[in-house]
Amino acid sequence: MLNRLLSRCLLVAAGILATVPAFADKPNVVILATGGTIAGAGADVAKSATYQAAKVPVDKLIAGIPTLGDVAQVRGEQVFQIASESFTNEHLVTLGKRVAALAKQRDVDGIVVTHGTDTLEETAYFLNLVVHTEKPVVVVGSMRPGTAMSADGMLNLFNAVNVAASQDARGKGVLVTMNDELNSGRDVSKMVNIKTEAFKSPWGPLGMVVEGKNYWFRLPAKRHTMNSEFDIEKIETLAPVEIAYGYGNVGDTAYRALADKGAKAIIHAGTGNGSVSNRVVPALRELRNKGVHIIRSSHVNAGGFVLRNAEQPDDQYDWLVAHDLNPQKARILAAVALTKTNDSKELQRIFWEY
Ligand code: DAS
Repeated sequence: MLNRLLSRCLLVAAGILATVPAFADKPNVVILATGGTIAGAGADVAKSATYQAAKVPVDKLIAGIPTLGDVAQVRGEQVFQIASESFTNEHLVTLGKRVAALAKQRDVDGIVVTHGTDTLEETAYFLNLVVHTEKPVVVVGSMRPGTAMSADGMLNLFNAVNVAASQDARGKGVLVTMNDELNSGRDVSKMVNIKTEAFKSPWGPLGMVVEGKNYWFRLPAKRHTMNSEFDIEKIETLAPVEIAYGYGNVGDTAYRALADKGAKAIIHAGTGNGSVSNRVVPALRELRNKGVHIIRSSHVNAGGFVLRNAEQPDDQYDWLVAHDLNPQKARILAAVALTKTNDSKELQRIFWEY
């Protein structure tokens, strides 16, 4: 912020700029709006669950928080206007490229992405993997539409802009601010679908944001942003990676169908320790021999942890494990990693490191 102010003063001294702009002392934050409940609208104040997502434009979201101007010079871009369950790999790449381009601009100090909550955790992890910046990138949504009593979007967005405008949020990877908590985009997941306290990280939040101030208690341990080997500027399309759900009585139909449709890797959303039914193992071994990567994850709710050769002989089968990533995050990492390598050992390293 200091070098931005300095460069403006030099321009004024050189007679190029008439005056130092009024907002020179305020950070510049760009809000990239993609839709979701935070842009939702319901029929009346009593409807907190029945509403239409992706209705309110970004300028109206900004105007709805009068004190935002005290925090930062804020401007908005409407990148998409969709419910996030409809996000595709193409949406991720488009959004990632826009975030990366803005992050390179000297007149941008922080970026907020408003997003539906259903796949917010996937987008936040994706940006954490591929955007090379120290600047704060904050993904935010809401569980209630702005038309409902006790709507949470206004405070969530206010907090997100505060975090994006703050120096102490730099270099901490992509962040998610929901319900006063600061969570890592890597760890956080939507654990509940009807309460405002919906997002949790199995290993705990990084901190809290209260009345516009950040309180940090821990830092991300895995590689992200500037320390990532993946760069959105070198990615045009993500690899086709799909998820098949494990449960009692499961058969191998879904896995075979996904492979037939061209999946380069299948995330096995396993029970327990990423366990695989003995009715499915033969098919997965066959698919691996045909070149499809098999990645064992767990669909337990509050934090899976899948280790190699526990439950299944991964070394013998040349399968991979997703470590502590839930299935939907494992899909994101595999889709990014496969743009760089198809080697099993390299892929497993990547799952340990990210
Ligand atoms: N359909 C949900 C979505 O867009 C609404 C929300 O919770 O944001 O993710």
